[in-house]
Amino acid sequence: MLSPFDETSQSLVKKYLSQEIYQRLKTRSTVAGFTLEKAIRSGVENVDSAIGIYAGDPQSYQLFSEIFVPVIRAYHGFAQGDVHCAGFSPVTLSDPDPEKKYILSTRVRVARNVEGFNFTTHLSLQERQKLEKTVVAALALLPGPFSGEYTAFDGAVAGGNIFNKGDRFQDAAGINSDFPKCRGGFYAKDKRFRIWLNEEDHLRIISQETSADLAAVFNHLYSGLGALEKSLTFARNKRYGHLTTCPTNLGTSMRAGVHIRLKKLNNNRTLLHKIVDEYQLQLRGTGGENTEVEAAVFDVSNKQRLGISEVAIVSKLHRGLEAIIEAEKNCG
Ligand code: CIR
Repeated sequence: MLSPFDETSQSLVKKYLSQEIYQRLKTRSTVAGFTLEKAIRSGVENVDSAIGIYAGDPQSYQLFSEIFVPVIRAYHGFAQGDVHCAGFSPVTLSDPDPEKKYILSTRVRVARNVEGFNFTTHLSLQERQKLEKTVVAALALLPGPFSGEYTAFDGAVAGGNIFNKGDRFQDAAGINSDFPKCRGGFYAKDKRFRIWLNEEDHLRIISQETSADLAAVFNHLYSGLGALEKSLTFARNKRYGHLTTCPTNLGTSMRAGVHIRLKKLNNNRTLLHKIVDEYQLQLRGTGGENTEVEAAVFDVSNKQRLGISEVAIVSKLHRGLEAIIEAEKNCG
């Protein structure tokens, strides 16, 4: 029988959910009806989960704090009692790749959940419809460079949907329920700004350019978010910053990164990993998580999200990219 105590599980939930905590939490339910059983279902069904838990609403983080706190501490290196430090404002940064030889594109994304709605793990079709309507009305108010078009997935989408149904971890968590209903993508006219609706979080807000101009991409996201916040209020609290479905995204919920071609460091992965670790960055394959590196193109992005400000994330990434490019140039 599937159990959160399966001996083969390596998840953080398996590590920190004692029988005692389990007994205490298993009868609790948030006001919106989210339970521990639902929160850990993904990890129970997928014994290869690294984390093994999702939240169903903002209250989950308090009601089930006895399991969320140790998991969040372990994943984010966040000390008990620590409070997230937000700091999102425009930045000025030099071009990390002035010769335009290495960085192919730059992308910064954040996750947001609309206050007053359950998270995507715990949404009925009716609630999802209401959420979609609320967000689409807000998108229609976006000004100038951010104005664009929303396309629902269950309508005909030329060229395919901009995101796929979630993986088996998300599926077991309930994130895929009623897919593709009430899912969709919004593209600003210039395509530099886009939003995914009802993927893992209510909104994934993305700024992207085929350039190395990290500051421009970051600042564009900052402005777009500011415009969106005129009509939407997002779930957050003082301790964890922005509240997200998966605890790995808490805090800034920000992933800032580049696609970078590193022909020499591709053959000196030890050195590349050393620099990446020094700047607390994450190295992924060309297509993102769990993909291969193709034609020496790596995805390099920040690892830290909680307990660090947005400005600090982008500045550290910038310094890390300069160090990586310097090493690539000097690599024998
Ligand atoms: C796990 O526990 O391994 C999965 N639920 C994925 C955790 C990483 N989170 C994410 O990609 N948002």
